[in-house]
Amino acid sequence: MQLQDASFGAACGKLSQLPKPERIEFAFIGRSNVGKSTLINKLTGRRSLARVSAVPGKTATINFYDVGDAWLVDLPGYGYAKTSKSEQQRLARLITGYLAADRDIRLVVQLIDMRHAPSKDDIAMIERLIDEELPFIIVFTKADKLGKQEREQRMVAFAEEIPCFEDIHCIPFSAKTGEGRDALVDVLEELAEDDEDDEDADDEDDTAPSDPAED
Ligand SMILES: Nc1nc2c(ncn2[C@@H]2O[C@H](COP(=O)(O)OP(=O)(O)O)[C@@H](O)[C@H]2O)c(=O)[nH]1
Ligand SMILES: [Mg+2]
Repeated sequence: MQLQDASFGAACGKLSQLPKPERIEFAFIGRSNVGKSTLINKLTGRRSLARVSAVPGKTATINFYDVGDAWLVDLPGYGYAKTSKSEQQRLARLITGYLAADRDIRLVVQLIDMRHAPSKDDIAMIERLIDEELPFIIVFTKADKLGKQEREQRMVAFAEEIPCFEDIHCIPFSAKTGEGRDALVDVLEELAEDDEDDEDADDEDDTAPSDPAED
């Protein structure tokens, strides 16, 4: 995986436009304005690979970023109140359709703004991830905006608010200070490496002599 050599891959407004599922994918999901695009830029060290918006509710497509043998997938933000009902429904179908599309999603990174209680949509998404047995972690964004005490209070509250919290790997993250970036990169790289190991094992199988009795 080459996070530093990331490039834009595709923008899909319809499920029929998704690229062929021939690589592993890391999907980033969360409310509009939670910091998905900012996080992808921070991960890749590219200031404007993913468009960061001061105005929420702008991303209406699933955006794929090419990092070598994996895709980083920026899903449209959900739950922006000013988006029309019909557009919100379209985006919800796009997100759930993507998650159900039998792709090689190695990890869903669920983003939650660390300052606030998770929204109903956040909880519904976490419940869906658990039900569908999709591997996921939670990244708490905008950690720089909280003081030490606020942060501790929020973590105690999250434990009450988020289902199965004790079983979920969580990473506080700040695009501003860089907190959490290395931890997240480690998680992604480890999963991408597992995949490379699998491929190596496959290659060995191909070249290994078959049943010696055949020789
Ligand atoms: N202070 C701070 N602001 C952030 C952070 N991450 C995102 N933002 C800001 O939050 C706003 C929304 O970010 P964006 O990445 O467009 O959110 P998206 O809609 O989830 O893609 C922008 O103004 C960002 O600059 C962070 O870690 N710290
Ligand atoms: Mg965005």
